[in-house]
Amino acid sequence: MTVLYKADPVRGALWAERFAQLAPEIQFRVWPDLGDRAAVRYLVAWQPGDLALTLPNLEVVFSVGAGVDQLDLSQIPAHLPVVRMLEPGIVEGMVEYVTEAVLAIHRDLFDYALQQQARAWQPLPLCAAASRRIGVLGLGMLGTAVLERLRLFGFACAGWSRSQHDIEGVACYAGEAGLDAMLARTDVLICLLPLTDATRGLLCRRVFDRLPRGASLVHVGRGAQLVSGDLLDALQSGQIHSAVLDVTDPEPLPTDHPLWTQPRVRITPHIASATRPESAVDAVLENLRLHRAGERMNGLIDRTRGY
Ligand code: NDP
Ligand code: OXD
Repeated sequence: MTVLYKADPVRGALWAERFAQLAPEIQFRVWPDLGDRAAVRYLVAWQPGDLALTLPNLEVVFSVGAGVDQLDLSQIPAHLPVVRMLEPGIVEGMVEYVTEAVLAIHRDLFDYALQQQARAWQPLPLCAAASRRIGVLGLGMLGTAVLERLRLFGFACAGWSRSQHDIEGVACYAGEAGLDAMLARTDVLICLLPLTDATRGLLCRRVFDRLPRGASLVHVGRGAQLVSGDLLDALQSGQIHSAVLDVTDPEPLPTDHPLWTQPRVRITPHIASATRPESAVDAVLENLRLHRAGERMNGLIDRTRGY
């Protein structure tokens, strides 16, 4: 039985080591070294393209990341289960990234960076964490973990999802009406939504206009959720004060894109979080065990919902 990996080859080598240690009976191959196509039962991939269509005995497709939009589900036969990555490394990375971004916004570091360029020494009034209202779009594995950490600083926390959630110390909103209600009480908006037809372009003028004037954005979902022209307008008008963008559309962001030169925009190249090879292999091996035992795998996605 072969597990075929098609993603970053440097990390693939680490996956191979871990598989060899923990499950030497499984052949672990890194694409394009396919071996016998008929032996491939499991595919672990970031962007498989049409590879799944060419493997006659494939049983499961695993996303190497938490998101699955990059897989192109139309290229994966309808009968195959698709499973996303649930592992602690990806959660820890995201919690670190978003916490740092929120604290930078909360402590006015965008303004102080501009002051430093101008050699200006001008303290700004401090805002207590309890008066800073955080709103997280998406209350899944990542949104929930981020809120749990931000709560510890005393921020006033809220979150929004498709179905109603109940999280201690977090004001939970759901559905269309819930979105407007949450936006109205949000100073720092964090996007941790999966990319689906319903969330594409969601971060647009309509959403920015419903935030209190001078709110900030931390975008760590997917680039195509943001209408960048609307963000530029909102920054220009002061409706949005600052933005931290880890994801863009396209990626990489073209060198002449106007977002690069915005004074209160910080851009990172989709590094907020990444699967940690050791714990990711553990998660995949556990799912192989569950699958072979006929049990439900962790992180199985619902194709009709798109996440
Ligand atoms: P989950 O699937 O665990 O959670 C998704 C959340 O979004 C759920 O709460 C879901 O609601 C909510 N949601 C989905 N669609 C809608 C909608 N139309 N309206 C309202 N709420 C909606 O995902 P994760 O938390 O694991 O990951 C979220 C995303 O983060 C990934 O899909 C990926 O795009 C991104 N990501 C980015 C990384 C980076 O480095 N920048 C790294 C890893 C992930 P409900 O609970 O009701 O189903
Ligand atoms: C993911 C990502 O989805 O890294 O895991 O973006």
